[in-house]
Amino acid sequence: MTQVGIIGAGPAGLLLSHLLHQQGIASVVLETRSRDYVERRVRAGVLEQRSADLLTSSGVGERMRREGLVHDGISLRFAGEQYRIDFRKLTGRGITVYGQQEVVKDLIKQRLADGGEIWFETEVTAIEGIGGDHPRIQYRRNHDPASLECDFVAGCDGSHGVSRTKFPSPSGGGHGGGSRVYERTYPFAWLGILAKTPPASDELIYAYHERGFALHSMRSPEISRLYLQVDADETMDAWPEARIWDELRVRLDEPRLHAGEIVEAGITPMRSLVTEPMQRGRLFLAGDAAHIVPATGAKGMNLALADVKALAEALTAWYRSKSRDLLDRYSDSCLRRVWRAEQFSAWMTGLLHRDPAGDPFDHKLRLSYLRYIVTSEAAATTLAENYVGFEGA
Ligand code: FAS
Ligand code: PHB
Repeated sequence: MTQVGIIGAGPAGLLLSHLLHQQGIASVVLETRSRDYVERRVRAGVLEQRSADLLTSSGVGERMRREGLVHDGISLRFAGEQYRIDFRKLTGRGITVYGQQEVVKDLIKQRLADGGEIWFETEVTAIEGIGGDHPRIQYRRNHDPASLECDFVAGCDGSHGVSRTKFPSPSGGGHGGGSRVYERTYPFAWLGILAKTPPASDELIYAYHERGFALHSMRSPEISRLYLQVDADETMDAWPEARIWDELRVRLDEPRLHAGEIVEAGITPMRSLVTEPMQRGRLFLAGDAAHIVPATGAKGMNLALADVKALAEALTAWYRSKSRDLLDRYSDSCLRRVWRAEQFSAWMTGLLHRDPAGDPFDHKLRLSYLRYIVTSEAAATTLAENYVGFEGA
């Protein structure tokens, strides 16, 4: 028996466990993968200011402050031109480039140092009794079935987890059992590499090119993180290393980009998805279990951290005074922020990716809007305030 059963040891589940611990609330994190696997999984790279501030204020930001790269802007490249969007000047805020796997490592280290329970290699198979006061998590550990009774369940098990199955919704976004799923898929994906080569630029470069989108990011002065738009059904077999580097050079138009040892490579599909509401009875969804964004706007991890900040506050209020008010408002309080990030991510994805149909009219519209962004402070501010994290949502 525990107070809060948390499914998933990604950024959402781990930060929730940490924030609850700081309020004296016990939790158990059940994670299907090994510790080594979750700490090696290469994913997001950009923290909004409020995410970095949250990690710092909750006492797990020390290494991020030491090793993270604080950036005040990004560059846009298109039609042979490059322009910098100055976030600091336009919004007073910046971003911190710090790999998701580093956030996960910091949180696991802190939880274990605090005596936290993280059950690795423990697969959750079902969640029962969410309509009652003591839901049960069914799980398998060393192939032995068992169950964990708790007061609340936090579904932080990502886009392929078991929590989402408790929110039935007929395909096509209809209503089912009171929940509704809104979804969009894209006719392209991202091929991402992590390479041992110094970044070719001090900041991120987003490139719109007739051959497709490319992104130059990084993890440290020695490690670059780079992405290419590829077809949705593409596989890595079609992308030998030489072709990856050649394509990056063409699309980024960056002579300072030098090939290096590729230490990780993978293709990530592009999806937009929101499950409404994000709660049913005593089950609360957070992070990718509730919503998915295309990575173009660098929102995925930031949304996950913001969800669990709200959920930790709501659970704390319940344990302090048995008030359900914040719990009942959890979903609504998250969804305005989620939809703002969904709209921005979908818009930035549409602006920077060529559509495989290659519609010349759309191509000209994209170029015109990109030129508008780099010549109008109002247009640049719209991009900047959403990228660093819109505070008004
Ligand atoms: P996570 O998916 O991180 O964590 C869920 C955890 O639950 C996982 O560890 C999983 O093993 C576990 N789990 C699942 N089912 C379980 C079960 N039945 N029992 C127990 N445990 C279970 N975002 C960006 O901003 N930029 C990027 O570049 C970017 N790249 C990405 C690349 C890939 C391949 C993927 C899949 C996502 C990427 N994202 C990116 C989005 C990503 O960063 C997510 O937003 C972020 O991981 C969300 O964190 P969580 O909600 O904690 O979910
Ligand atoms: C990353 O560094 O992994 C990254 C940066 C910006 C994005 C997506 C990914 O939009």
